[in-house]
Amino acid sequence: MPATSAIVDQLIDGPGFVLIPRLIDASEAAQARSRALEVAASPSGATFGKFNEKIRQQHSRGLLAHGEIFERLVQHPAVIEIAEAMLGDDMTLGAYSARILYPGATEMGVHIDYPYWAMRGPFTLRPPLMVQVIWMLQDFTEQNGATLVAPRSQLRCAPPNREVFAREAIKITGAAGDAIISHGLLWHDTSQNHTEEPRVALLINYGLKVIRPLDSGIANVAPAVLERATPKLRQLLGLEYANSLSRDLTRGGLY
Ligand SMILES: O=C(O)CCC(=O)C(=O)O
Repeated sequence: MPATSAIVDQLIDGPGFVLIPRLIDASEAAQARSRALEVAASPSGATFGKFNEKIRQQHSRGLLAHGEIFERLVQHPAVIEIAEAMLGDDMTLGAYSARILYPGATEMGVHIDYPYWAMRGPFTLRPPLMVQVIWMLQDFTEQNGATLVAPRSQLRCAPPNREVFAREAIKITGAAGDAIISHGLLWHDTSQNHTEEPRVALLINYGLKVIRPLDSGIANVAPAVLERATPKLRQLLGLEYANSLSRDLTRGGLY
């Protein structure tokens, strides 16, 4: 893996994304995939994200209620190191979900990520407000709905233009256990799933701690999850916010 500083350069001033290979092995990816499919099919999965008939996709939140594997993946050290180099070591989790593209799924629509899509602009590359991580829980192929990105589109600091995206987009294929890390301003989309199997990815939105989480229930986790939460998970859930503000005040020479 390249040095973290080189990855940060790629995310901000380069292509806007990196593909980090084999962060977990294929069997762990397969375990997370089958769990995500179970959650999506369960009544709670449907509550957190209903199947969208039009695009044949499902987006399920609330993963931290559904197994330790999701706790491990959201705090994978290699991912955390890169995201914190972009957002600071007090960054928090804005959302954590599974996106499932069922057979016949179409594009979801080109977009930039929250909070950028909720802002009116102007947008700036620095400081980055958000980093997205897409965990490939199975191979992403030309056929099964691999993520589409327009390299260097984050440099435009603008909402996406569909015609330009159609000309510039490339598909990111990879293997189960790889992760795509991207700047929140990168234009991206899902592609069509022409296979008979659902394509499953985990999506993580890490953000500056001062940004209101997209998922307002992100910290509403079961008592058992809280009891075993590492300091890193507590930070990600925003439970260390007051402590980090105290540190900010001290650093700023106040009190
Ligand atoms: O699942 C993917 O390939 C990308 C999905 C995505 O970018 C999103 O849901 O914001």
